Amino acid sequence: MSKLNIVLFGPPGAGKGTQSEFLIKQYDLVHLSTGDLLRAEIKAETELGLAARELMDQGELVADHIVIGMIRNKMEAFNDAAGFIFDGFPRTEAQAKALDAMLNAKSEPIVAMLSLEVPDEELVKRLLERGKSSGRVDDQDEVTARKRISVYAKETAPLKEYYKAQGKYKAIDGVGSIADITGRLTKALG
Ligand code: B4P
Repeated sequence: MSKLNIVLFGPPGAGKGTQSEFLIKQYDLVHLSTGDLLRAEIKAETELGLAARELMDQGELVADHIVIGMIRNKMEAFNDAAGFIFDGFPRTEAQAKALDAMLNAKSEPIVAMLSLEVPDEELVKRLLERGKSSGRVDDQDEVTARKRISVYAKETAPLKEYYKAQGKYKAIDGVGSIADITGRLTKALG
């Protein structure tokens, strides 16, 4: 059976992590969040984590080769998975091309890129709300939240065109209750 490899796309605060929790259970997938992987490196105080921390705290992207290497390692560790949800990855065209190369080499391409669409003001509200309890430095103030949204608009949003050209882009309204949005994602996956 072909693998269900999905890119769950969207700006910071769009609900990628939230919706991934449901999708991994529903479709028996492995969740690969580069944000979670980087935060684990920071917690473990590895060299990689120390290098990534400052950039993340400022709302900047971490270098492509670092996140691509992390994803490659994890994919190899879960070779038998029914599929992967890529959450927060790819974020640049170089990352998207590297992911395609890894998956095409195994004839297991991305089947869909589900893009959660949420207005900027709602994103800022959600990030600051999470900041009250998450302890995440990048969620603590409005300037950093807006910085992350502008990095997304400039460097990451153009990937919609990359996946559109492959016929894989699907826009999903990311405003509403968590359950409603889950329903929209499930419907999009057919
Ligand atoms: P991430 O961890 O990916 O952070 P994020 O973009 O904020 O996404 P996250 O998954 O946490 O949030 P979600 O949309 O689920 O990245 C953090 C940093 O790591 C980046 O800034 C960058 O520095 C670095 N990084 C990560 N990947 C990288 C890569 N590939 N390349 C380079 N650098 C990389 O938002 C969820 C929030 O919204 C929650 O608080 C939730 O409660 C709320 N929410 C969800 N659904 C809702 C709904 N329907 N209504 C109201 N609130 C909702």
